[in-house]
Amino acid sequence: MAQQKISLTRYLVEQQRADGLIPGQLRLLLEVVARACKSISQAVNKGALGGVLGTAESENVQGEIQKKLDIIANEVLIEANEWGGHLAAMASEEMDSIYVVPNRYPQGEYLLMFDPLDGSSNIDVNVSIGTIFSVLKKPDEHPGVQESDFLQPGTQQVAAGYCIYGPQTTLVLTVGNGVAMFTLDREQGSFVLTQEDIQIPVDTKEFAINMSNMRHWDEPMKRYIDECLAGKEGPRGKDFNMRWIASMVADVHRILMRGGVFMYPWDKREPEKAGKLRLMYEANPMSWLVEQAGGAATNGKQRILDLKPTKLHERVSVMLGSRNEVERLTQYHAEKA
Ligand code: P6P
Repeated sequence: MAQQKISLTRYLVEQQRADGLIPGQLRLLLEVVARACKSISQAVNKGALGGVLGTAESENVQGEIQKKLDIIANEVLIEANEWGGHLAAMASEEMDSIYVVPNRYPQGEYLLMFDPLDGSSNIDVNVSIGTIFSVLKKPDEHPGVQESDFLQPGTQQVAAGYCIYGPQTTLVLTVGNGVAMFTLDREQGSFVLTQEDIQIPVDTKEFAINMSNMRHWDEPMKRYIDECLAGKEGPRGKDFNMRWIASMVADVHRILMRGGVFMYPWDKREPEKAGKLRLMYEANPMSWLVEQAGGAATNGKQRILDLKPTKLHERVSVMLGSRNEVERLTQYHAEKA
């Protein structure tokens, strides 16, 4: 008999039955986010035919020119989640401050953070992009919700995932019991379980970094990449391959599927910035997924998930993927320190 298709809903219900990690409100939240990702996927897939390409002539809090699809994706996630009663507030790469659920709707106990469309520079050239999301519980020390409620270390996440809009539309999710992958069945309009208990190989021959920044890196980073480039004749005794899609979602997805190491390190162009990527809604969810799949994620010195955030849009240096490579990178930074 053909293997029975397990829907996202069935997976979440059965996970709750097995280990109680997905209370009803969290299941509702995850199903609503998945439905929003389906809508974003449809908008992305229309491309020029949907009049959604190009820039929106506005800037986000990061000072980046927003693409029309950045704003569309942000609005889809806000509108999908604000009425359900599962959230107290949301935070997004595309919004300066938090979005508190309006009083006309019931407030819930969860906080949702997202990068609505990561990899925007790739939208207009038809390269995979994605939505990254992270879920925290609202602290219950005080009534209402404020920005400081979001400033929790990544270890406090109760769910994290991404949806990649590529040749397939695929949702990858963890609630702390391993990583599962769901592929969108467009005929049924539902996400179907296609892989669970994803494991990242502890070793790899593939690294992902934007090499054009090499002259700006710190010494340990340069040492690590130089050794990869030296190949068989060098200290690593093996040849390496390089990939850089410039969509974190796509680079991380490849690493979850076949191993590798992804790096966006600090560099001296803007020394006051810890890195380019954002801690709360890029590095933390991706780091938890990678750790849940047997990988590692540090900022070169510390486990990313242990970092205590001080600002909502805080940036961080990111090194994540195959455990043995991340440990080597972190050791090189420790030796330098
Ligand atoms: P660069 C996309 O803009 C992003 O935030 C990540 O998705 C990606 O890994 C990185 O920036 C790409 O940065 O400097 O190579 O364009």
